[in-house]
Amino acid sequence: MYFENIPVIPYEGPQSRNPLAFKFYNPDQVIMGKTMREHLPFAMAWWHNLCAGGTDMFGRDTADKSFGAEKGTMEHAKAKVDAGFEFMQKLGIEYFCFHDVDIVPEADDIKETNRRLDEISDYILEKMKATGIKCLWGTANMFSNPRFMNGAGSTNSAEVYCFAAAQIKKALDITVKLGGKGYVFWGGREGYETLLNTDVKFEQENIARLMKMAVKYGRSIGFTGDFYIEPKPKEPMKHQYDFDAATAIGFLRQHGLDKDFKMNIEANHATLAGHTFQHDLRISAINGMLGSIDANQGDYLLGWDTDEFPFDVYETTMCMYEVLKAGGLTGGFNFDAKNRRPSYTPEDMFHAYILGMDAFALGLIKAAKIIEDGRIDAFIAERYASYKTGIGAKIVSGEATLEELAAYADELGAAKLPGSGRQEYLESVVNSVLFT
Ligand code: XUL
Ligand code: CO
Repeated sequence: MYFENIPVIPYEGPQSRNPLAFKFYNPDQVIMGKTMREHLPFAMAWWHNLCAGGTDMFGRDTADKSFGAEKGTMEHAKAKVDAGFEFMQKLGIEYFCFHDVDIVPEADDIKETNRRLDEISDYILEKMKATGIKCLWGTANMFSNPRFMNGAGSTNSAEVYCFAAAQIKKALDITVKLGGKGYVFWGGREGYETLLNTDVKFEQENIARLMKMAVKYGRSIGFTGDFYIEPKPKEPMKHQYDFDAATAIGFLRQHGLDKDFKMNIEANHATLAGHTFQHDLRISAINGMLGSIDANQGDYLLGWDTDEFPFDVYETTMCMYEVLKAGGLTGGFNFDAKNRRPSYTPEDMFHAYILGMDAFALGLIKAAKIIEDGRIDAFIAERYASYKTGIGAKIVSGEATLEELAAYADELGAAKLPGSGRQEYLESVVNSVLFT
């Protein structure tokens, strides 16, 4: 036991003052025909929860993530597995996500790293069988090792490109072995610092070539799940190619990858791109590409990826509104979020997940209320009513010509104003649903 002072976290309801209890996440509660557990397939992010100790540019770890073993050893890798499964079981989390190098220490020679990956994945598989916990997605970390300083698929070095291919191949092998539902490409260094040394067209084509090889290989070993792009506009690179959902979807279509890929939308990445989280969810959903979510939040006063545990219920409500409207996710909600550096105790790890799971559960409850309330949907339908009949219906049917519409305008001479947007009224509807 690594968290012996922590009990299995119960649901105690909104009035509870117990810090180690859920206030809103009640897994068996039914909302719009499905249980919360079904609506919210939560996942633990191996890297933040079991690996990251709070190191930043200005100081070393504050949290001890050794779990009683020497870091950089396979004993430590196994201790992390044990601690991680105990953690997930105590919170009722049914999935996890991992990078290759989160689950084993990377060796100097890739053959040894791969041997370690075989060993640890056997160990993880045993734990999965014993607990029923599943893998949401796997990925390869192609941004930490110095060889990836100029990118992986976008690197200038064909030799480095082969190492990226080798890591993807192995990460796919492990993901398939663990029954992962998805495989993620987050283009951490797929971008550039200056055009003075960069062939953007060539780099983007090379990324597409790598993704096509990944799809071909993945399908050949029986991977039937979704590949995901996780868009992010910047950090670590000044300019990253997968800027936002719209950009990534365009890229996938351009290269014929759109049937195999969906989006993994991370809240704080969308906000770094100057969008709301809801915007990138909507763009993905209307293109049939809303796959999975990295559930965190940013700090609007900071221009970088703070990966905070979500507490902003407006954000989680609007997220769940999009998810409900899209008919749910094929993936899940991965908490790509970390404790603040001064929150360094094991209790803080639990408080963080309780906060995040409760924030999404409350968002789900409120989003369902907004939909059931009906005023927002009714207003939107009414707002476009002029396209239902007459000239509007003709436009939508595709039969109208530009000359015909110009003649229609000539006849009117002047247009009526298009109707009030009623934003303030609609915002007050949201508040009244949220706070009653
Ligand atoms: C980094 C980030 C990654 C991806 C997986 O901003 O979000 O952790 O989720 O590589
Ligand atoms: Co992420």
